[in-house]
Amino acid sequence: MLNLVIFGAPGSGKGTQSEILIEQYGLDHISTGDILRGEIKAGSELGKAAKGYIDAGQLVPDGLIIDMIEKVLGERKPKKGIILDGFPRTVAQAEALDALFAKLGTRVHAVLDLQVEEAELIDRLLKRGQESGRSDDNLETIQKRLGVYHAQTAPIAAHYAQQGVHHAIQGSGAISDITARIARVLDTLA
Ligand code: B4P
Repeated sequence: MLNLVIFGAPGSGKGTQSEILIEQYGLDHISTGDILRGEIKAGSELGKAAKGYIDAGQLVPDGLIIDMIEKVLGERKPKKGIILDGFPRTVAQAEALDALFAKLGTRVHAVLDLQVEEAELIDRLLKRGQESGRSDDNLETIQKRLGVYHAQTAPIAAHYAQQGVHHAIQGSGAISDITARIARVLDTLA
C-alpha cells in the first residue's frame, strides 16, 4: 500500500500532479474539491451546504468533510493505495485521517508539499478561471483562499513533519519536471 497526501496552496498543482500519479502508480484518487463540485452539481444536501463556503473561498466545515471522507474510504477498496488530493486541509482533518487510517490498519506514507510562489499561484488560478469558469477562480476569492491556506492548512506540514513523512517539492517549472521530483521522493520510500 502507498498512501499519499498531495498538499499545497490553491493552484499549486495538486490536481494536475494527482492525475499523473494515479496513472503511474495505479493509485485510487480522492479529491475532496472534485467530490464537493460533484455534489453541488447533483444538488445534494451536502452540495447545498458546501456551495456557499466554496464560493466565498472558505473551507467547508470539518465535520462535513470528515464524514464525507469516512464514507468514501469505506466504499473504495484501494488495492495499491490512495492519493488524497485537497484533504486534509486542517489539523483536525489530519488527526481524523490518522484515526481513520489506523482503524483500517494503514497510515499516510508520504505528504508531497508542492511549493510555488504566490504570484504564480494567482496567475495560474486566474488563467484556469478564464478557461473553466470555476466560481472560486476570481481574484477576490483566490486571495481569500490563499489567506485561509496560510492560516488553516499550512500548519499541517508541521503535523506530518513530526511523523517524518513530510516532503517539500519545488512546484514551479514544467509539469513533467515536477513529476520527476515527486518520483525521486517516492523512490526513496520503496
Ligand atoms: P480544490 O478543488 O482542492 O482546489 P484547489 O486548491 O484550487 O486545487 P486544484 O487541485 O484544483 O488546482 P491545481 O493546483 O492542480 O478545492 C476547492 C474548494 O473546495 C476549496 O477552496 C474549499 O472551499 C473546498 N474544499 C476542498 N477540499 C476541502 C477540505 N478538505 N476541507 C474543507 N474544504 C474543502 O491547479 C491549478 C491550475 O494550475 C490548473 O489550471 C493547472 O493547469 C495549473 N498548473 C498546474 N501545474 C502547473 C505548472 N507546473 N505550471 C503551470 N500551470 C500549472
